[in-house]
Amino acid sequence: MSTADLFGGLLAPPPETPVAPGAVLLHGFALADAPAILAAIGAVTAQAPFRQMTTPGGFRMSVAMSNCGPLGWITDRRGYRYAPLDPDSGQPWPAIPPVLLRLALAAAARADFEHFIPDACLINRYAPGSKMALHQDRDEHDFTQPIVSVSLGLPATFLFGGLERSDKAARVPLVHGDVFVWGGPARLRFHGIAPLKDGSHPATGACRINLTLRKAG
Ligand code: MD6
Ligand code: FE
Repeated sequence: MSTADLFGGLLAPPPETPVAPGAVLLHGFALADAPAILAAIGAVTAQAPFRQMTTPGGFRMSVAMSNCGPLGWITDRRGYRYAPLDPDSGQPWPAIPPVLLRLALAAAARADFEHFIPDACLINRYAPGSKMALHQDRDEHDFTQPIVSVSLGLPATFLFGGLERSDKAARVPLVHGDVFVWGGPARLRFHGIAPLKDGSHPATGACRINLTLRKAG
């Protein structure tokens, strides 16, 4: 009898869900490290404060962002790109906190991506009502490398589409401590986040923090 049968599928949520080929959701994988990661991200965003960036089309994003690592993802009127310096301060982005780097490597390995070498971590902060429109992550150079995505705080609905923008998106609930790893055939799928519902979480208050670690350069 499997563990899931033993617990009737109720007490023990599955430790991982294959969402699509190349995409696996590791339930609660970051739960134990969440307090240390949130403290470290607090130190990062004291150095490189959250800001709402502008899209090339001139829209202000509802999600507030910062970065850590050798490269950081930015957008402005000139386009989307990775940059080694925080444009707000002219300084390098803070380093990726060791506790976060260790977790990301462990999650990638668990999803069979053994040689993940992230050099960028985008930090997204969602307030209630914030959302992320359907997009592809294609500003990185090497699409053989996965993306490791850590969800903290308020729950969200991840919209997981296909390789065409018009493909119907599945709705995947993401909660505090979940780690979503995707690469391989899933790497260029369209995805987004539905408008965040109101609420308060003991770990973060009235927001959701998402950390995506990538190999960008
Ligand atoms: C978010 N995540 O979860 C937004 N992109 O707030 C992403 O856009 C994302 O989770 C690439 C790979 C994993 C992700
Ligand atoms: Fe993305």
